[in-house]
Amino acid sequence: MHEASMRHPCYNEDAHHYFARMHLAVAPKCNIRCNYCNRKYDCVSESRPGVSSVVLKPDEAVRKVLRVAEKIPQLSVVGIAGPGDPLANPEETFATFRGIMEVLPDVKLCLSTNGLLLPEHAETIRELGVNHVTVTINTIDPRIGSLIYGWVNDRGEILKGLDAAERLLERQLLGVKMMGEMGILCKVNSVLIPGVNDNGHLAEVTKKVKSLGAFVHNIMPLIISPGSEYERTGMQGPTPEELIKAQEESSGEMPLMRHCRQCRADAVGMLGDDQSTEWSEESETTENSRLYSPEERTAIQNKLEEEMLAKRQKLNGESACSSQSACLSAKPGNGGTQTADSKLRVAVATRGNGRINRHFGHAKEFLVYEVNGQTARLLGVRKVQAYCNGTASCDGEEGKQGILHESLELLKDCRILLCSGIGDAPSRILQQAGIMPLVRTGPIEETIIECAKYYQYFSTQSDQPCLT
Ligand code: CLF
Ligand code: SF4
Repeated sequence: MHEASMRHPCYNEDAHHYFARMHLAVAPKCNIRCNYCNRKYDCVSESRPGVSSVVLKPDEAVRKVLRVAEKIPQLSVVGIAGPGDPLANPEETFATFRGIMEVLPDVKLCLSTNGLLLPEHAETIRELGVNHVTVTINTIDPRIGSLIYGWVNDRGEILKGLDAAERLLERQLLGVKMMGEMGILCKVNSVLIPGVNDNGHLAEVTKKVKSLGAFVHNIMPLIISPGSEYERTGMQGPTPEELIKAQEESSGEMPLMRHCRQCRADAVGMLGDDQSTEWSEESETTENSRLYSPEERTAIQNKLEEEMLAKRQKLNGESACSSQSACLSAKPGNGGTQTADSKLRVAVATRGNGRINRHFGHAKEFLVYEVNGQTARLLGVRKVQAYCNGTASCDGEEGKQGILHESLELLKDCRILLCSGIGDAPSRILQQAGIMPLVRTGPIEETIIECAKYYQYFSTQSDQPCLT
């Protein structure tokens, strides 16, 4: 892991359990048209559709960073990722970065762009000390690009079809190369679009960007914005299995990011615990304008990094726990297709700190891990609707059954679900669907390995008792 990325929650998978990022929505304009985007205040390449309620001016954005740093000391990265393209709004983007460096020099700066104007602004990016740049590159074939991009506006020159895709690609690849030469860590994001850039094409993208100096590749599922061209033409996003297949095709070439949340342009907090809504409602007052404490931030972040590194060292060096008692609370379900010999998939509800600490009913996403012997590796993130909204009990309500069945469909390849609490009704339905819900609060990977081991053991026993 590169030293500069140690605390970056996107570039370092471990760091996303410990460190937070925030996005500043200072860049409303865009200079290309992606057919999956609706051009409203969010960038689908880096955020979820339909949401970035407010566009900030640079000075407002800088003050917001200070308030967030005070409340969330584990904030390690500040990024600009929209709602349009940051480099189509260079004055706002660079004024914001400059302002942040004056008041909070210990954060890492991050930028996410479609790449059209990356070569033009590369030198300024370097001068400002932006350490991490993401370029969204969905294809390296202009013919495929012509199916993804409606038009490109290159400083007033409007291009369409093949010409648009060729111009964009040329700038993206040059931009990635320049970032590598300047020592700026470059991540490439690609949106997996079934029927357009699947069937091995993204593996070609991985090879190409690696050869140009990119550091990590993030293959994300297509999210179609309401009102976008793709919505009109009935395009569909990939299934979890299609996404995993595309990621596997690319694996081995360079590090792959599998924990992306496709954040909003105004995201705040841990990747798995977005607080953008609370922060969009927060307003500036004298009371909340107290400056952060640099010493406190440094001490907290140093401690978090120590904890993160120690845990990784322990996981790399030690075999799975051999205690049986912790996991005996449910019998393996009967609906699964995985056998005792196969790799086992486990869904985890967490809101950070590397622990299982989210109630099933409050989970808006599950991390899905694959366990193979003594190792658990993250396969991806599955977003769901929360089963409970905090106003009622988890049990009973019929209206919630639809939500539960949607979650079950998304998690049907998992055999175990780990959460910090679950109601009787969802627990029963999960078991009927062949998913064993287990209530745990321990560290994620250790608990997964331990529970998977005993799931495998009991799967081979024909007449063992139900342990729920
Ligand atoms: Fe933001 Fe992007 Fe920087 Fe991360 S997000 S600008 S690199 S700080 Fe991260 Fe969010 Fe995925 Fe982006 S989880 S959408 S990859
Ligand atoms: Fe939308 Fe982002 Fe594409 Fe621009 S680059 S069209 S904001 S998805």
